[in-house]
Amino acid sequence: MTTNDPGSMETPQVERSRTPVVSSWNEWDPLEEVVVGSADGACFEPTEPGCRPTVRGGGGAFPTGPKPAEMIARANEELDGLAALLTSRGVRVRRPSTVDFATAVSAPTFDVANQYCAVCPRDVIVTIGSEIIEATMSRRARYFEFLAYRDLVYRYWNSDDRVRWTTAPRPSMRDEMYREEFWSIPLEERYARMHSFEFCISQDEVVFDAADMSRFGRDVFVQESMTTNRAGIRWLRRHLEPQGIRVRPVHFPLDLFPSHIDCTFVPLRPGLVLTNPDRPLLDGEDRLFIENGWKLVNAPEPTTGNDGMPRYCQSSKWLSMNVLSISPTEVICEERETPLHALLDSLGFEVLTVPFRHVFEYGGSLHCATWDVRRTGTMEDYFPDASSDQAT
Ligand code: DAV
Repeated sequence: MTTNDPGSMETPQVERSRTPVVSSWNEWDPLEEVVVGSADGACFEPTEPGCRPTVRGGGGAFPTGPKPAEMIARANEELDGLAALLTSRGVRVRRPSTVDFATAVSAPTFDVANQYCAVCPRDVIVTIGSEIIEATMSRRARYFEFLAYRDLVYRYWNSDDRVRWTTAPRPSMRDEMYREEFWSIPLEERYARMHSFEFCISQDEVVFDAADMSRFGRDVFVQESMTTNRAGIRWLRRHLEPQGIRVRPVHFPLDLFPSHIDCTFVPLRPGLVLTNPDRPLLDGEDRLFIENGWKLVNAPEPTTGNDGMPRYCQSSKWLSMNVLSISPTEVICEERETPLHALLDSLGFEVLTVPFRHVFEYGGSLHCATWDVRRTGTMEDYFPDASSDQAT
């Protein structure tokens, strides 16, 4: 079942004495309420200045328009499986509203033939404390994706007056916002320029996807990427710093097509980050972690190579490390990633698994396909030694 069933929300009077209905400070505290995405109404991502989808194995033109019903059913089965597992662990699960993503968008500054899907709420919306922030988004086909979550956002906002709700500035998404030449840069040149961190969006407008952020209590790390630019990070900093939150840009120069931080740098509990061996942090950016006693542990090689990923999947094999923590000791992983299960087990985690490969071609795995609304815990400082402070 993937229809929206928000159920009843507690009244503000009841909630007053408890944690706000929206409250989450990091990626690992015990999860109480979460939104799991849905493939209902999903379309193939259209070609546009911020996205050049290709068929894996060079199989001709990328399809357009709605995804076939059986593909949607297979992904929904796995998303429902995740929802059922979470429910069985006592987590309250909610689902997006059904949106017809086949609708074209005609805006004053851009047109797009169809939209995308509501499989990956993580990309669109983020909880920081009791604030819900809707990202600007970076791609035209995703401009209106927030609509799938608006019923839920209104329910949360109406049910507890401690919930704050912010929509980031809406970018124009006109041609000039993009650097289309990015797509034709030869590989050698990409390596030569990897420290410039210039990708397919220009620096002129505020642009970010929510999934480029990783929350570590009072520190939020934000990746510069194809989907988040420096103006986007500046906006987040100016918005969050008055609340005592430090916004720290991070870079992974060997990722030549970076998009979303959660297949690259994945915190699992205080003191431990799962890292991507192909995408080390920029020299020097690891100091803050080391000096504050954090361990960076590389994920094992994924069980599927890039060539074995689903045909229409635009993400890398590193979806293997896109795990969802439901507490500092329990992690949900994709069922086939047995080397990762073994690593996490050796690090003291209880590993829960679900099949999720059919979701991959919707741009994500378990972390991407969720939006945590409430975790227990408060804003903690996990980086008290700021002698190598990078938040300049
Ligand atoms: O490694 O391809 C994919 C994350 C998409 N939300 C990657 C990142």
